[in-house]
Amino acid sequence: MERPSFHLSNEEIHRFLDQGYLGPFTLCEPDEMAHYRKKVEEMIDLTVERSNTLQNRHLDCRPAYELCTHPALLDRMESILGKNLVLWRSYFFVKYPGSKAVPWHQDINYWPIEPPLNISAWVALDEAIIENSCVQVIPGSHRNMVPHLKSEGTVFREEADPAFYDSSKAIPMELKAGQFFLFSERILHYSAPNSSNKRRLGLAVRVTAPFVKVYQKNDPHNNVLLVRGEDEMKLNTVGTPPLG
Ligand SMILES: O=C(O)CCC(=O)C(=O)O
Repeated sequence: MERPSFHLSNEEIHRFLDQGYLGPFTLCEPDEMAHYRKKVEEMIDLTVERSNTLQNRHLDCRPAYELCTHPALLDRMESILGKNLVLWRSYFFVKYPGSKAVPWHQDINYWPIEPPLNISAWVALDEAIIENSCVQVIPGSHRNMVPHLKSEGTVFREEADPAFYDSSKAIPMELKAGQFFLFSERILHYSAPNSSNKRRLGLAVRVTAPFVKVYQKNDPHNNVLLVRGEDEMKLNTVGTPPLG
């Protein structure tokens, strides 16, 4: 039986290009996500909020790989980036009660990719709502690059210069467990300190095209994965998925 297609309509593609984000969409229902969450909790230490051990676990944790390569994500990314897709990074963003803000920022400010092209999916493993600090975005903010300054009191070292954005235009991306949204490498986004008593766990999935060079930091295990189509460019070291 043919699997369902999740490709975007022309209207959705234009909305993504115009607004810099799109969604929410459903990857799976909350009860199926509860299974993924349990497996991820068994395999990954989520007690530390910022750690290399939360990065690129799609390379050695099969449930993380399955989430990162789910057709609900990749079909939609393919509609925008074309048929050849490279998964070059992922990160588990966990926020416990009392955790600090992720400051307003544009991801491309920090990233070692050239040319600067990426679509991220932020996948909710826990429900992510305003109360437990869901991600917020400023629609259309991907159209300008914003300088970044040193950040104090947040979980990042740098943040977007507040003179260059209006946070009153922010939209909270509230997601049920199993939902996700897509966003550009340049959209301004943020999450507030978590003042609720609920954890918020999400997986950020970073996908680009094979003509983008990823400048990895001398890490032989930090390979990219070709997750759709062909890689005629061979700019990056391509790894293999974890066994199921
Ligand atoms: O999960 C968060 O709070 C921030 C996510 C983020 O900055 C990202 O996915 O690029």
